[in-house]
Amino acid sequence: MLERLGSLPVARSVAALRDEVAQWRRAGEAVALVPTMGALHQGHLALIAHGKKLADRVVASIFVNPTQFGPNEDFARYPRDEAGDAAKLAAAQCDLLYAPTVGEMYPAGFATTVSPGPLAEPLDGRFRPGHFTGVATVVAKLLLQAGADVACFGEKDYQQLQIIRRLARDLDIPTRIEGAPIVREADGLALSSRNAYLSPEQRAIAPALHRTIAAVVTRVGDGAPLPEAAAWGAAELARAGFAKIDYLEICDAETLLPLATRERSGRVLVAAWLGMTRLIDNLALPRSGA
Ligand code: PAJ
Repeated sequence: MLERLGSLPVARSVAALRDEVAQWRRAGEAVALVPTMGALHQGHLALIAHGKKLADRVVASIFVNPTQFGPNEDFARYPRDEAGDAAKLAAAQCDLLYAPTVGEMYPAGFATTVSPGPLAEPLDGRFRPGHFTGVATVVAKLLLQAGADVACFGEKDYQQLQIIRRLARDLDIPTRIEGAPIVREADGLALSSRNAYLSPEQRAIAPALHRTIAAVVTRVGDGAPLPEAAAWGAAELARAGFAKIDYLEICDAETLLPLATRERSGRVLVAAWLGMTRLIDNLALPRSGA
């Protein structure tokens, strides 16, 4: 028997999740998985809608994964609202919430991790040591626990998406990985659970993140050399009021190495701080002639 939160069925254990998915499978239904850490917003709900289009059943997971937070990061104060999230998921026609405890995910004696390799080294990898090992390990577990046909992830976390594509291929996990576009506020700010931390003054500055990387894409399109365009973008963010810029880089969209030629698809990626809040964003830089 599954627990319920309002009208939404909830699985708290791997066994309960697998039972439910197995029943759908027997009925010939395809299953999509949408992993999240909760505090759900329209970006997450767009992934649920995406999953609905690709499969008959959608499972959302909510698990604030302690192993992907650094010791000085926001694990303890990360927003948690399970009842509110469950209502949003039910309204979005999600079929099942998988919300395991930390003890279910990492039982006593847990010792194995997934090392994500070179894609995890640049960008956020340099500023959040161990973060992507935590992400890769928990996502590998979620994919293996759910046994879904397809799993949906947002381009908001572009480096994470590339790492997950790689890990599913490398570990022969038979779940198709689907990326979905970034959902933004009207002023361009990418939706994020962490936007809730912003003061009104910081919230007013925040859209400069998207505006600036969009301007970097335009400048490169107009012929600006890549290093010059990236340096201009970082200076522009400082002018806009970002206290600290971890990086603003123009990378190869697949390898995440510095983009060497405009013949390949690029990605402009940025991480910058407003007070205690770290925001990330990214945009496609189409290859020249594309
Ligand atoms: P979380 O930050 O909750 O994000 C869950 C999923 O929602 C991710 O795939 C993320 O890219 C996507 N997402 C977040 N904001 C979005 C937006 N504005 N537009 C589109 N998609 C958006 O990412 C994680 O959780 C965790 O690292 C997780 C993969 C669940 C592993 O713990």
